[in-house]
Amino acid sequence: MRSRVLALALAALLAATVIAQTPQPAAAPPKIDPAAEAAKTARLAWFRDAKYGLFIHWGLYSIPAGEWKGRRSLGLGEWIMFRTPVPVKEYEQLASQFNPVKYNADEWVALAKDAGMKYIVITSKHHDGFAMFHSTVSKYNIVDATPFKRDVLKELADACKRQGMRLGFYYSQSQDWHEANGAGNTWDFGADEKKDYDQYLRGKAEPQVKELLTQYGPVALIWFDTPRMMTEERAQRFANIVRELGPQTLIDGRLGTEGDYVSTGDNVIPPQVNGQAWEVPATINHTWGYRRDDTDWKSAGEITFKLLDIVSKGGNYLLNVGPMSDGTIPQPSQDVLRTVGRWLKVNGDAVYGAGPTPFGDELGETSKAMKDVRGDAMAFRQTEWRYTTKPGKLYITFFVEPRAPFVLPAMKNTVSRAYYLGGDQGAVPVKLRTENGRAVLDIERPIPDPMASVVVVEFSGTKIEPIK
Ligand code: H79
Repeated sequence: MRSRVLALALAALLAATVIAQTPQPAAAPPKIDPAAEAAKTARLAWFRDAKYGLFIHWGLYSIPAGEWKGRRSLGLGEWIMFRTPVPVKEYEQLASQFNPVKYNADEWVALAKDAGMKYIVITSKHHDGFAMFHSTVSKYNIVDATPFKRDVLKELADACKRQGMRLGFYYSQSQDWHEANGAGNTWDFGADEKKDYDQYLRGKAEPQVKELLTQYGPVALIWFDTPRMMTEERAQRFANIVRELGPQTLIDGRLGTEGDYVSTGDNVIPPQVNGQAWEVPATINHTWGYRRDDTDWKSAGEITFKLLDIVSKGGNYLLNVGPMSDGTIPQPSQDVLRTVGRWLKVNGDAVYGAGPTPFGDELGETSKAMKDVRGDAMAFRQTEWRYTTKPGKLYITFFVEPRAPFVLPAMKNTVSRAYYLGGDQGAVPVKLRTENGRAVLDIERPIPDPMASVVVVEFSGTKIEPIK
């Protein structure tokens, strides 16, 4: 009797395990079209290798910079119109003051290059509805409504072409606080449910996305955001426009229908490896659009850790800067980007085109108890090193000097040599030995770069086969 109960329990456990490991079908299983899947994989190739991009949030909100009529407005800089709230007629006046005479597109692209970033995404229109490009659909744009009169997106697109940088456009497809029928502005126009939303989509959003795709190309990607009221049918209209006018243009994960890749929540780094293409949009301080009072910049070390953390899980890092209303990017954020860029010049092999960790235990573990307490899934998060990979090579990025011999996780592969990245490959060897079948690194202190140092371990075969 007892053994029968045990057998039943075991069977149940086994079944539960199998269920847990079997991907659950989505509510409405998407039709898999092999040709479409192959095209998507091809479109995504550059994105998967790029790993690191520059997000730029620039618009009229850079003028108030977090303060309206002498009073601080809390929250995200680019949300000031919503938070205050500011009536359209008043907010519109900002356009007549927008004159960023220090704007130099080539300098911005050069900054991204120095930073080691492989693509740029800039706000073409944020929730405030103001177009940072010359649109024929709405006069509320940088050429027709400002004394500056220059098409900043066109200039950026040209500079990107000159310097070989990919360029994508953020476009707020749903929220448009300037339009009576756009989503979001309830203080001027009342409840969203009562609006003729499709009139806004067809009259402004869809034609503006067409303008971006036809007059500023090649467009690396369109970064849609906050898909409020985006039914599958409405979202699909945007997807069709992008597919038709930009066959190679990627769609992010916030359109309202499946895009080419997944966008995590703002500033959210997932806890474990994910094989899909994905991207973390993140701030360098605590706002996207410039705020005069936010000078709490992340350090180069923090950015480098986040980059390696993300790459070791298979994702991309889209890191934001918020230029000021004079057209310049705050110097402290430039300095941080360039410091990380200098590090990448030496250590980029561990990042660009690198695959995720073959192990995963080093990422930490999730605990339900901790999640309940902190609303945060990470119970234990190890931040001393991260693994990335390429065929035949394991990269170990150390953020802290190992205090003891570093034992690699068990694997079937045999390791042949270990050395630091930088200079001639292998110029600075790292002592490698085997103990109880495990590879061990004897790392001398201090490590070459106290911010982060990368040890390359070469192994037999192309892929690491961990022994669990
Ligand atoms: O463009 C950046 C943000 O402006 C945008 N996404 C990134 C990439 C974004 N749109 N919505 N959100 C982020 C979430 C907004 C949350 C808040 Fe609010 C805005 C918190 C306070 C103001 C809306 C209003 C939610 C609560 C009150």
